[in-house]
Amino acid sequence: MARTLIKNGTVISPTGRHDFDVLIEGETILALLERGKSDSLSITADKVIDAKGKYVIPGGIDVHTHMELPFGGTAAVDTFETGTIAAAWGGVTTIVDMALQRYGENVHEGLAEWHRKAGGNCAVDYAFHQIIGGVDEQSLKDMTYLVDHEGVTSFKLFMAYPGVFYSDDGQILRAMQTASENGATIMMHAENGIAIDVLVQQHIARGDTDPKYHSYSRPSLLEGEATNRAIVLSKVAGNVPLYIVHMSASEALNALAEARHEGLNVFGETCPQYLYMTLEDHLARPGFEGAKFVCSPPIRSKHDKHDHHGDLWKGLRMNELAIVSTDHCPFCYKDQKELGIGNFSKIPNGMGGVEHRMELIYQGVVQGELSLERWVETCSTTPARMFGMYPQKGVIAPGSDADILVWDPNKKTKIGINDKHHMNMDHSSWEGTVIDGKVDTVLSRGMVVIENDKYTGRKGHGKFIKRGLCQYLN
Ligand code: DUC
Ligand code: ZN
Ligand code: ZN
Repeated sequence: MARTLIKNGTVISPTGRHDFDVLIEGETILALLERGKSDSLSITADKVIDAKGKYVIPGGIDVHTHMELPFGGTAAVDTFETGTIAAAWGGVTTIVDMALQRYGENVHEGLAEWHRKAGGNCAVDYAFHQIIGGVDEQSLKDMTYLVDHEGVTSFKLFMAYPGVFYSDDGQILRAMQTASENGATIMMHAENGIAIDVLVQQHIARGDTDPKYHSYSRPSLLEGEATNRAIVLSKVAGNVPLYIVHMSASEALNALAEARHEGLNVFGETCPQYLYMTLEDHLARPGFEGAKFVCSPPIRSKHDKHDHHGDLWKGLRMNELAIVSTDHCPFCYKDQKELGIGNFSKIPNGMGGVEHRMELIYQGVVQGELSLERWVETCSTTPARMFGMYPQKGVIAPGSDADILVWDPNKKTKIGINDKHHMNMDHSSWEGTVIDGKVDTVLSRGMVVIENDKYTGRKGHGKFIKRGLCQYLN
């Protein structure tokens, strides 16, 4: 089996930094060797990667993506092929995408369709959560089958999007009760969709149709309320593991923190757009440009009574928030975002970001928001543990998959449609952003997929990862 040696780098894990060389054999990590030992032991390798002055970290894991999702009268534009190539460019070696079951559809067929879309097409490894858009007797049974036989152990429910993906409180409680029996994790899109729909209609009726009204019609209070309700329901169901996705608001974070202090099995993620973007600077851009930044929950105002950005960064530091994902759901501006000209509620909700999460959260390290260790923890190690992939993924240790990102802190990355951009959208949500660091080399199960600013991977190299239960319970 081919051997690769990553020499002279600093290995970063959630618990510290060490000058280790990493020896890889085939697809897995064989050994970590103290600096100098690979020479004194005369270790030979087919390929040597010099990581002097660079960080060597476990490949990024993005646990929230939507490749090819049919949504908002159109479909997300990244295929599993383009989306996982972009992931590789961003130092991400595993994605967990959301397979879809809608009301009236069969869960097994929804999952099979996702396998058809992804199978043989991915550049890096992939796994699935299952969206349950129609909770009923059959889908509840199917949830248990997926946990027991398919390696799909987490289910996303929606308190938003009535008539599309929405579940009412009774359905949510029943799904949580099922999860408390089969060990699954419930993932929640926590926004009060019924109240939001009223506000949306009122804005449109008043002629407030620009993209910024998307945010005004989805106030942070309604994210806080739904988060609290989801937590209460999970408690009623017997402290079932509950993971609140894409958190954007201080009110929601406060509810989560309180529940965590109580010892409940509730966890949260946020996404880079909620840490950096504002209603004023993005959604409210002149003309229709703000449509590029329409996602749900929405980008918040910098003039709110809460400092959402500051609170979310603090939440990440304090482990109130466990994970950063992207909610990668890319739409082109032309013909897709444009569906909402004259009516913001018709703008497909979503942004593309799978390529830039490692970069944007590293910038948080540069700005003093997080430690290097916490960068690795929130973007790789905890995602693996939260979703049952550890220690195969999320750690640089003997026996683990050789999914590795070599990061150069001395170079810069300019993000933009004509700079670094490999996603399928016709624009970049992060146009003009400059990062103080750069993806240098990326290995996916031992295969070098990014090197010397070139993609060297292969379609179909990425394998489906069957997941176990959450390994992160309190
Ligand atoms: N939010 C988005 O912005 N896009 C996809 C689905 C979601 O919940
Ligand atoms: Zn969502
Ligand atoms: Zn999502």
